[in-house]
Amino acid sequence: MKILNTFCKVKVSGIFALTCILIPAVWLAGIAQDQLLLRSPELKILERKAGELVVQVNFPAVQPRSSAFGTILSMGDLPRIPDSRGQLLPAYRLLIPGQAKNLSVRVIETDTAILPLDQTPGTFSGDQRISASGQLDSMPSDRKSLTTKSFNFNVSVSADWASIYNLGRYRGVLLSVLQIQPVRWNERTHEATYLRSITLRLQHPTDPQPGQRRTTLSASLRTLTGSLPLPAFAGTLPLPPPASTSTAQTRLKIYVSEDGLYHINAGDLASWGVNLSGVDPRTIRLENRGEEQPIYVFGEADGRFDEGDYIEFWGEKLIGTYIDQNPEIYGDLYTDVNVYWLSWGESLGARLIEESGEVVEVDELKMFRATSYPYFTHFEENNYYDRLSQVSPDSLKEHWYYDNGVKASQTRNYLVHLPYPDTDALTKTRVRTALMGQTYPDDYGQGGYHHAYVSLNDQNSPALEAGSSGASWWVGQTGVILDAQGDEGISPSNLVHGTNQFSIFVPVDTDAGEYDTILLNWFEITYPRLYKADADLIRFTPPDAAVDTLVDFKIEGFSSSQIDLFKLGQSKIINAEITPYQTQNQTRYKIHFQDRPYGDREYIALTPAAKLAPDSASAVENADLLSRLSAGGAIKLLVIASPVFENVQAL
Ligand SMILES: [Ca+2]
Ligand SMILES: [Ca+2]
Repeated sequence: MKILNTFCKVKVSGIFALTCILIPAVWLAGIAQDQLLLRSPELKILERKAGELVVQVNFPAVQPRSSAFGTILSMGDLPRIPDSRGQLLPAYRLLIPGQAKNLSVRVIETDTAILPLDQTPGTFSGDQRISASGQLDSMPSDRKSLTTKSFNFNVSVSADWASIYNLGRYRGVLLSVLQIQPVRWNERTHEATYLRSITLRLQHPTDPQPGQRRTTLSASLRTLTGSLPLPAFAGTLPLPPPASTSTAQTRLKIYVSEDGLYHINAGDLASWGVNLSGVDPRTIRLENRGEEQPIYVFGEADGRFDEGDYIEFWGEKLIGTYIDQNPEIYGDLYTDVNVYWLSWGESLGARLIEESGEVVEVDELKMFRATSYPYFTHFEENNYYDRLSQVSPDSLKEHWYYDNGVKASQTRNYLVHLPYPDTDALTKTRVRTALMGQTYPDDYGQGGYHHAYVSLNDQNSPALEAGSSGASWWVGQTGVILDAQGDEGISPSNLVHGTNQFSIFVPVDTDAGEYDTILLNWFEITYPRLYKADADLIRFTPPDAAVDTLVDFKIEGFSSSQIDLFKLGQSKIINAEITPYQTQNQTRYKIHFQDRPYGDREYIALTPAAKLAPDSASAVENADLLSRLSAGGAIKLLVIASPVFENVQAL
C-alpha cells in the first residue's frame, strides 16, 4: 500500500478555488485525527431558511482492509453497496419526506482526499462463511451474487456525489432518499477518491400540495432522517372499488405459530363467522402452502356437521423457509405464523385414517420393546437485533439473536427444559449451535478473531469449540455452526429431567482481547428421551434400532384417561390400552399400544388439555388475484421495504 494521500478542497459555487496538496500520510496524523475518531458521518445544519437547508456532512476516514472478498474500503460504520461495477463502496443515505421531483440537492463545497491502492476493491459475490471444520465455504452464489448482473436495486449510479431518488409511500407520506456516495474508485488511475466533508444545499417545498396536509413523521422514521428539519406532507390514498361478492366462496384462513394438535369445534367456527350447517363435513379439506393435509373430522359419517362434531389437525409454525440457502436461518425471516386454509363444499377431503393399535403380541421375542428415542429440541429466542454493519444488507442473513452477545471473559448460561432424558442410554446427546461473530477487524485488520467454548451442563466436547487462540480462522461478522454428534456428542448421563444449562464461554486469548464478542443465534439438543409425557403431551418416534419390526410402546405420565394418539400425516390410532397407576399419591394414566412403523414415522399422544386453539382465524373470500383484478375487486398489496431502510443506520 502506498503511503500517500492527496487532499483537495474544491469550492463549486460562488468563487471557484482549487487547492491540492501532495504530502506523505505520516505528516497527516494530526490533521486527520478528528476524522479517524469518527465512526459515523457527522451532519451539521449550517443554514436554514424557508424552503432551503445548507448542511455539511463530515465523513469518517476511509480505510482499506483485507477480507475474504479482497480489499474492502470501509468508512466508519457506513454500509457498503455495490457501485456500477459491483464493487462494494460505502454509501450514506438519509430518508427525507417528499418526492424527488420537488426536491433538489446541489453540492456547494467538497473536501476530498485520494487514496492510491495496489489492489482493486473486492466485489461481493455470495455470502461467505466459515464452516465448523474451518473451511471457508461459499454459499451458493447463484442466489445471492451481488455482481452488477444480478444487482437489481434500482438506483441509478450518479456521477454526482449526492443524489435524491424516490423511495415510496409510508402512511400517506411520500419518501425520498438523499444518497451520498463518498468513495469513488478510479480503475484507470487505481485511486480511491473520497469525501472528507461535503456541503450541500437542499431545496424543498414549504407548503402542502392540494389534497395534502402537514403531518409529522413517526418516531421510527424520524431516526432515519438524521434529524433534518424538513416538513412532511401526507395525502390520502384513493379508496379501492368495492369488492365483488357475487361469485366469491368463503374459506377459513387459520393462523398457527406453534407446533401442536389443533382442535376446532362448531362454536369456534361460529366465532370466526363460519357456519357449516348444510355442508357435508366429508368435503372439509385443509391446505398448507398449497398441499392438502389429512385431518380428523369427528362425527362426519352422518353427512352433517353437528353441535358436538369437531376438526383436529397437526399444525406447525413456519420454519425452514431459507434453510437450504443459509442453514443459520432456522425460522422464517419475517414471521413464525403459518397459514392453514380450511375449505368445504367440493370434493371429499383427505383424512387421517383410523388404525388399530391394539396390543396383539405378548411374546417378547416377536416385538421390539421401546425404551427411549432420539428427541430433537430447537431453542431460539429472537430478543436482540443486530444490523451487522459488515454484512451486505442484501445478503440472506439472520439478524436476530438471543441477547447482545457474550463478551470476552464472560460466560453466559441459557437454561432450558428437557423432559425425561434416558440417562442410561448408550447413544450420546447431539448439541448443535449457530454462533455469529459480532466484533470485526479494525481499519488495520486487527482484532477480529473469535474464540468460544460451548458446553451442556458443564460438559464439553472438542466439537464445541469455535475459533481458537492460535491459528484463528473465525473472524469478523461471519457465522459458525458447531455440531457435536456421534462419538463427539455429550453423554446423556449428566442430563436431568427439567432444567439443564447450555453455556457459552468466551476466553480473552485472541487478538481482539477483551473486545471479542459473539452472538448466539440458536442451539439444538437431540437426546435419548424416555417414553413419558410431559405436560400431558409427547411427540415421539420409534427407537432408531426398531426397523421393520412390531414395536411395543408404553407411555406414562398422563393426567387423564382421555389420551388421543396420532401417527402424523397418516392415522389416528384407536384401541390402545389405557390404564391408571399410582405415583406420589396421584393417579396417572399410561397408554400401551403396538405398531409396525414403516419409514420415518412420528407420533403424538396427548390429552385434551394439551390440544391447542389456533392463534386466530378469519373467513376470507375465496377468489384468486387475477379474477379479483378482472372483477374490479379490492386487493390488498404486500409492500416490502427497500433495502434502503436497512442501510440507513439506527433501524
Ligand atoms: Ca355429525
Ligand atoms: Ca435467531
